[in-house]
Amino acid sequence: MSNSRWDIFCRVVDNYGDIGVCWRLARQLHAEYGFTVRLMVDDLASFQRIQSDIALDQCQQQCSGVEVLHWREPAIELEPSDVVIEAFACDLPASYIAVMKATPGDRVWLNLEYLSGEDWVLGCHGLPSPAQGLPKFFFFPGFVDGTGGVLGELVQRVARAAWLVADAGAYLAQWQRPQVDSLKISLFAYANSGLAELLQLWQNSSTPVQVFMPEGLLLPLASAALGQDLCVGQTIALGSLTLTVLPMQSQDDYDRLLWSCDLNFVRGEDSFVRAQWAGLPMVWHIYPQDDDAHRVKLAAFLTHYLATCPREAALVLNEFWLAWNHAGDLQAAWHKLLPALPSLREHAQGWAEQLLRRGDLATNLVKFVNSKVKYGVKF
Ligand code: TRH
Repeated sequence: MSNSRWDIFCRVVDNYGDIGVCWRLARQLHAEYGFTVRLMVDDLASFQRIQSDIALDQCQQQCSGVEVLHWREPAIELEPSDVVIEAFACDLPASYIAVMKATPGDRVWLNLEYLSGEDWVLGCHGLPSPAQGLPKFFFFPGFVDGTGGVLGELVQRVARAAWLVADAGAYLAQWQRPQVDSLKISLFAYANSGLAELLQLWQNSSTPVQVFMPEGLLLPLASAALGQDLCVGQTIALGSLTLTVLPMQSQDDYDRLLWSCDLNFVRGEDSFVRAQWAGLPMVWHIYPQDDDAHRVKLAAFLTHYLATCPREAALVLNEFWLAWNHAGDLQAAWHKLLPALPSLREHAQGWAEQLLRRGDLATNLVKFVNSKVKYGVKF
C-alpha cells in the first residue's frame, strides 16, 4: 500500500474551504503514508492564498511532495491512480472516467463529502454509490464512531502539544505585542451583521481585548463599524480594543494563530475543525444555506460537542453561537460567555482528545480503502 497512487479532484465553489480540505488531505497522505499524490484543482488563485508558493502560471507543479495539476477543460489525459477521490461531488472529467472504465483493476473511487454532525451521516458513510457502471463509495467525515472522523495531521498534533505560552507570545508579537491579562481573539467569519456590536462591546470592555482578524469578508464591515478604511497589516486601538488585520497565512501558520489565542472565531469546515484540534474555546459561524439547512447542522454539532460539557458553560456557549449565527442577543450572550471561558477551555481540551480517539480522517480513509481492496473491488 505504501507505494499506492492517489488522485484528488477539487473544484473551488467559493472561498478557501474546498481547496483547504483537499490540500490538507493531499499533504497528509503523502507525508504520513508515503503515497504518490496528485491534486487536480480548478482554481490556483484561491489555492495560492493559503499556500503562497503555488505558481499561478504552472499547469503542473510540485508542492510539499504533492503533484499539483491545474484542472481546466478539456482536462489533460491522465492515467487514473489506484485511489480516486472526488471531493464534494465535483464530477470527474468524462475522459478520466472513460480511462477508468477501460483499465479495470483494484481501483477505489470515493466521493469525499462535506462534514456534518447530523445523524443521517452514520447511515450513509461508506455506502456504495455506483456511477457510470463503476463502483464508487461515499466517505463522510463526522464526529462519532462509524463516520470518517475529521482531518488532523500527526505533525500538527505534535507541534500543538509542544506549543508553549512563550511560543504564542512570540507568534502574536509579529502583529501586536501581547498584553498581560488581555483576551486574545482570532476572528475569521463570513460577513456577519453582529460584528459592529461585538467591536463596540470590546471597545467598552473592562479587560483589554486583542483581536487578530484575517483579511477577507469581515474587513469592510470592520472598517464601517470603526469608521476607518482598514487595510492589511494595520493595527487600530480604540478604547479597550486593539485590532490587527492579518494577511492570509499558510494553513500551518493559521493553526499557530489558533493555538495562540484565548478564543477563536472560525467558519465553514476546515477552520472549524482546526479550532477543535486547538483545544480552545471557539465560536463557529456556519456556512449559511438558503433553506436554513445550516441551522439543523449547527444544532447537530452542538449536541455532540456539548454532551460532555458542564451544564452552565454549555448553555452559555449554545446561546452565544446562536447569537453569532443571527439568532439571539449578542450583547447579553457575550457577557455570559466571558466568565465561562475557563470551563469551556477545559472542555475543548477534552473534545480534542475525544476526536483523537476516534481516529483522524486520513487514517480512517486509508483503512477504508484497504478494506475495499482486500475484499476485491474490481472494475
Ligand atoms: O473559506 P471557507 O468559508 O470555505 C468553505 C467554502 O465556502 C465551501 O464552499 C464550503 O462548502 C465550506 O466552507 C463549508 O471556510 P473554511 O472551510 O474554514 O476554509 C478556510 C481555509 O482557509 C482553511 O483551510 C484554513 C485556511 N486559512 C489559511 O490557510 N490561512 C488563513 O489565514 C486563514 C484565515 C484561513
